Amino acid sequence: RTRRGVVVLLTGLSGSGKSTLASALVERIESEGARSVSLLDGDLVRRLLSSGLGFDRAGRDANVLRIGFVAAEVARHGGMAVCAPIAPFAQTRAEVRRMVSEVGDFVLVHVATPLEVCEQRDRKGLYAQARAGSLPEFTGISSPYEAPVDADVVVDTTGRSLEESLEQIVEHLRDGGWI
Ligand code: GGZ
Repeated sequence: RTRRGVVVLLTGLSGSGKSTLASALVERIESEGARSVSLLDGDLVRRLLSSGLGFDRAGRDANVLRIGFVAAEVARHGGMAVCAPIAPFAQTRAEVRRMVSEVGDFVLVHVATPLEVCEQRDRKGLYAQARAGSLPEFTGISSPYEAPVDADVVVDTTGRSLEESLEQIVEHLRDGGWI
């Protein structure tokens, strides 16, 4: 059976759980032998695809559009791409949705873990740096995050296990026939 090409984009704040969920999702889909998946995750993308880009609006937009372009190519050929950038701007996410929709399906997942929780976790100490003013234009602190109103799935990882949040996404993908 050939499935439709699809892009799953996880958007949310730093520390919201996007990367963890994205890699768990890819692992799950591949272990079930459902289909092969390309993972376009933050760190690797920033290092390879978007090296040299900053975190001002132009840098973020270019980063997210590059991810969208590559993901759309994957979808065009019938594949699945899972991406996990912060993607804080609604207009840029809409542009990616438009690009992808021309060649396949687009699923937007909002990892809606609240700022307070992300900041409390502060796994990498970035929020502390941002509060201290040594990390400028930090999303949620000194740079905006425009919460999506068009998300297909909303997951809040607060007080829930990774498995529970993952299950929500997997169910949606099953319901849609993507896996
Ligand atoms: C937000 C930043 C910043 C600033 C560095 N603002 O938690 P992390 O560390 O590992 O994930 C964040 C990552 C965000 O990169 P993205 O490519 O996903 O952002 S965007 O979609 O907006 O282009 C964070 C780190 O980079 N980081 N500086 N100022 N996050």
